Amino acid sequence: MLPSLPMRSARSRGVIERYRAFLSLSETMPVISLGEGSTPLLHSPRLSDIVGRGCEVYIKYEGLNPTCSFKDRGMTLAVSKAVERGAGIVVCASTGNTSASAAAYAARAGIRCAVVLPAGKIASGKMVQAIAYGATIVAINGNFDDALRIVRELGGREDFAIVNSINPDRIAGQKTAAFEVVDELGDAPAAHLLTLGNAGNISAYWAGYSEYHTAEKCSRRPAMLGFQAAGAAPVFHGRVIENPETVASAIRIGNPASWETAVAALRDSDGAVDVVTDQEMLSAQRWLAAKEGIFVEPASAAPIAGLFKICDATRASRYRRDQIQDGTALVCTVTGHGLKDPDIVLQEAAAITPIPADTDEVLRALSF
Ligand code: AN7
Repeated sequence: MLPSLPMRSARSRGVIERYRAFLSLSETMPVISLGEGSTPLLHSPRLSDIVGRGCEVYIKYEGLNPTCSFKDRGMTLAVSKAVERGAGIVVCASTGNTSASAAAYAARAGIRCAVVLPAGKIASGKMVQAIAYGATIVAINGNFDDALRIVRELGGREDFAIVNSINPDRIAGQKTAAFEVVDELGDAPAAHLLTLGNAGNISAYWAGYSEYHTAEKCSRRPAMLGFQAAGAAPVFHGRVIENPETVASAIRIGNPASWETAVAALRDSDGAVDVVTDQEMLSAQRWLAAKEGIFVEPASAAPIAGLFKICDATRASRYRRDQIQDGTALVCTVTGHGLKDPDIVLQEAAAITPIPADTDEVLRALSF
């Protein structure tokens, strides 16, 4: 047993202890936590300037979770409940981050983890994590949608617990991110921008804001604005995409699991779904790292690219700049750390040629 020391910081306690009152739990459920949640909400002066008219933009930096993505919020609850039910193996399909998180929480719980992945399509940092945490890894010649179909079929077995977001415990855990935003800002923002892939996160945020609104913790609910990659945009187009393609491997998804709840969130919040191109995501990724010091993976840059699109009067955007009221707060969730996918940055970097170990040579090379 772990020693039960009184944990004082929200970070050390994790999201289950922090938001127990808003999660339906038994008193006896074992809490499997790695200190997830309580991530920074960083003000972005440069994005605020771009939006203008007294609006303030904040970045919810979910890359600072224990496995460096937002998935940990839902995984702590899904794995805790799986252990409570006596499951011996957690299983998931993944584009990378879910598998990294499932592997870590299974290790923490002392149970097994099996992950089904599209071969050759997982960013190296995420693959490294699944290996290090000791997951059993199966690579298939197919895409994420194929992997999820297989996992749904496997999940019927007694000793298996599926920890994809089709498991409602995942969504329940992830809604704590909306609670944190409200707790920190003192109210809900006017709009919340995020990446839309399998559509679990947008559904979770909307559930979180809605519950907090009912509990009178906030006076309003934000417009939910979801951004998909142009080559993998089933919700935007309103149809399944058979062969989704995007450089943002995290959201290479053609048939999202939480499609209907996402559409309901978009509708009920007066929000919108839009697309951003691969180039726009990569540019926004670079911009956010170089201008604000916040390094995220390509998929996570989608809401930043989306905000640029909204603010560019020359672009046709599904959500318009004039729908944002003056003087309001906007929040962009950035879902995963930039180090998850180092290769994408290295690919575009200029070669660095070594020079002699000499101060004058170094000064010359710096050419300031
Ligand atoms: C960084 O890991 O689907 O719309 O299997 O890794 O809730 O699916 C990851 C998705 C956004 C999309 N940003 O969120 C998986 C997986 C990052 C992600 C999404 C994912 P959802």
